[in-house]
Formats: sequence, C-alpha cells, structure tokens
Amino acid sequence: MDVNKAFEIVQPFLKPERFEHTKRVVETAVKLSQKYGGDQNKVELAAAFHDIAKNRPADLLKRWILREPLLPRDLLEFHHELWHGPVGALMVRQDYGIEDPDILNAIRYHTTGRPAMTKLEKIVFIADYIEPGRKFPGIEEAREITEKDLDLGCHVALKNTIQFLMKQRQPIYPATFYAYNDLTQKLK
Ligand code: DGI
Ligand code: FE
Ligand code: FE
Ligand code: FE
Repeated sequence: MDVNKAFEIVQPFLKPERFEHTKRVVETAVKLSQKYGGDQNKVELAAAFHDIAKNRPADLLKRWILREPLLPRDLLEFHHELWHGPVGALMVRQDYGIEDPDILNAIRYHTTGRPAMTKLEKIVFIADYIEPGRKFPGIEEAREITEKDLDLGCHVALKNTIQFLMKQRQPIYPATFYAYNDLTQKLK
C-alpha cells in the first residue's frame, strides 16, 4: 500500500485537525527515518494509520478490546486515551490487510511506548510527540534531543509524559514505566 492510499482510508475516520496532525506525524517520521534508517514505506504507513481509532467512541473501542483475547485486559482499567493505539492496530490488520508486525506494533504502542521498542516503533512514538503542531513545555528540548539521538528523544518524551501525568495525579500505564526504565538502562 502506498501512503496516499493510507491517507484516503484514514481521513474519513478523523476530525479535520486530527487528519492534519496525522500528515505532520508522517512528515516528521519520514525525516527521522532518513536520519536514523528504516523502511520508508513502513514508516509512512505506521504514521498514517497511528491515530485511525482516535476519534472512535470509547464504548466501541472497549468492545473491540473485550472481543480480542490477545489484548491485555488491564487496558480497560486505565484511561480510554490508551485504547486507540491497540484498537487501531487491530482495525488496520482486519479491515485493510496490513500484516507487517512492526507496523502493527508501532500503531499499537504509539501512546504508551513499551520496553525494547524497534526503530520503527520509536520513530512513530517520538514523531507523534514532536510533530510541529505540538505545543507544550519542554517540546523544543525534546525536538533538539531527538535530532541528536533517537533513544534520548524517546527517553525525554517518556520522562515528560510520566512527570506530566504524575503532576495531575493520573495513573501511569505500566508499559510506559517499563519503556522509560528500558531506555534509562540502555543509555547508561
Ligand atoms: O493520540 P495523540 O493525541 O496524537 O497522542 P497519544 O496517542 O500519544 O496520546 C497521548 C495522551 O495519552 C496524552 O494526553 C497522555 C495520555 N496518557 C494517559 N495515560 C497515559 C498516557 N500516556 C502514556 N504514555 N502513558 C499513560 O499511562
Ligand atoms: Fe494517538
Ligand atoms: Fe504520543
Ligand atoms: Fe497522534
């Protein structure tokens, strides 16, 4: 599949501003893959599809998760914001025939991260965080660090997200902590 076909599929699922975000994530991810390597078509497809389930109603996402024995049940105990990645990966496999496990995992884990992320997973995770439309404290630092080192970029994004959630007394999904610990140990 080429990226234009992916955009055509994904656009009707997304609110206009979410589709604009998706296009910026693709552009950012492609630039990162030119710097850090990786199959450009896979990067484009993973980035184009990453938020396909973002604007689906929460009860529909919940039903997908309950129906899919391979997804962890504990997702449902956490914020519904965490459901669109795993369900998006199921949707693109089932409805659009994307079978590549690396693409599916990049979609699945783009919100939480996970330990031992592949290069493609890291590129989609950090492109989603630093795309030029994002505005929040620390974003410039995250952009600069990502230009220098992909692992350091993901590490700072995970650290900022964990700190942000903790300041708001929000629960943190375990995979996010595990991803942070994994990169902390690798970067020693
Ligand atoms: O879908 P996007 O808005 O493009 O970005 P995303 O899929 O990375 O969603 C990020 C949101 O998820 C952000 O507002 C923080 C929230 N979130 C809630 N709980 C957790 C979490 N993010 C992580 N990494 N871990 C959590 O436990
Ligand atoms: Fe997302
Ligand atoms: Fe993200
Ligand atoms: Fe996104």
